[in-house]
Amino acid sequence: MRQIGIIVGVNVKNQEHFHEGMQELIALSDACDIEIVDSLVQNADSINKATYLGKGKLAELSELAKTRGAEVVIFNGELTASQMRNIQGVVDTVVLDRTNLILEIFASRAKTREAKLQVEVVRLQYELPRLIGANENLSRQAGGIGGGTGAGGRNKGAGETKLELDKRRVEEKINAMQRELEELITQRLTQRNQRKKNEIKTVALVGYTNAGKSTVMNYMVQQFIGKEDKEVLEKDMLFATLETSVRKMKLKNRKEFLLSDTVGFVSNLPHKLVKAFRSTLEEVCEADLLIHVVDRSNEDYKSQIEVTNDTLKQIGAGHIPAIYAYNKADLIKSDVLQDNIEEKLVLVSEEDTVLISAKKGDGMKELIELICKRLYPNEVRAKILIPYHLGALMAKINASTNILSSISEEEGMVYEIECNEQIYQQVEAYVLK
Ligand SMILES: Nc1nc2c(ncn2[C@@H]2O[C@H](COP(=O)(O)OP(=O)(O)OP(=O)(O)O)[C@@H](O)[C@H]2O)c(=O)[nH]1
Ligand SMILES: [Mg+2]
Repeated sequence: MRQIGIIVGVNVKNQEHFHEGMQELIALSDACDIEIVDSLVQNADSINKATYLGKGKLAELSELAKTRGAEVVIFNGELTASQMRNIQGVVDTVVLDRTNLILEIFASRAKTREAKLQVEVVRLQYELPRLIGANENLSRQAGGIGGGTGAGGRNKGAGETKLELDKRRVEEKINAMQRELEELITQRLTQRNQRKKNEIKTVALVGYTNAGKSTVMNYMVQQFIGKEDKEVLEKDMLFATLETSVRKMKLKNRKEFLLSDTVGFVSNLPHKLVKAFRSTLEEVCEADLLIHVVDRSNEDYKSQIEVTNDTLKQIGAGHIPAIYAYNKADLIKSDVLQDNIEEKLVLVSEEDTVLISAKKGDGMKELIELICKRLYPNEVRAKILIPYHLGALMAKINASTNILSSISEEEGMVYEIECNEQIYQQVEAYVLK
């Protein structure tokens, strides 16, 4: 059932992107099934250490929550355990922060055992100090929104001993889950090493949440696999994708690569969560190439690119070459593209950039060509004439080059081929000028 909520933010010194942040908080709430009916903003020079908002504003929030019938108030930031406790002392609703929402979304979307454990560990670690510091108000929150496990236990009226007991239980649970996680990760790494041995190039889709990564993946699946059951979930919802899915793309010209669709990034992604997801994001870290999908129709696309690049650095993937796929071109007004020459330069002529609409298929051919060019940079094209008596060489050409055309002539076979440097050296003597 949808809950009614109010979002709360402190705009410190007229901070850049403050309003976009609040907008995003509404989308995050929506993903948690909370309908935002109002917002409360305080302009201030700093965040209040004890209560996040100033005292007067906090009282105002309490009143607003009552008049709007809100069940939840959500702070656009990370509350410390004591801020959480102090706010709960004044406001008569469930109190959540941005991190709670993100953890909740991740918890509800996680499907594999590994993803579930990862989120749960981080969630319990986040809630643990808040559990210890909390008073009876916490009991309202104990079930967590969406009925998660929360930090366990109904604490209403509980004394210190009960809290200590809860704390130990939670810690034990975290330890047990971490042990299981380690085993799962070892298993997965073994599988991945197996795949590495096959030496198939890997490409990872990365980008801000809702940019269109899964849509790009599905376009490729339709194009190269053609099986609907291989498609992944694409949805206008933050964090639609949580697990990495890998699909093998077989291009016409014998080239193939593994494409992986991954979780999207968001600004202020809880640091611990990034760390926890490092293991599933290892797919990204070991990719030969990244496709950085950008929602170009979003006004804030530049800062979304920055957030994504920062997160990539945090997980140790900052060094991997990337192609920028500026997506949702169909939503950009054409005059914006045409009028703005500078923009045009950024969008179209930069070597590693393509403008696409994954939904409509525009620019996807160029994107695929660019991927091939990056993955197989040493590919050479040549027209060659191989005398008929060189059967072994012909067999080699058939097996290890991409034949664009072949005609039998009197002196031998004329091929137009694409091949790597090494093969080229073997056929160089037969190249037709
Ligand atoms: N108009 C338009 N919509 C698009 C395009 N590409 C994707 N979308 C829509 O954008 C929304 C998000 O797309 P997804 O592919 O799920 O995005 P994602 O990057 O995988 O998102 P997360 O998994 O949540 O990180 C969906 O509603 C898509 O239909 C496009 O080129 N044009
Ligand atoms: Mg997705």
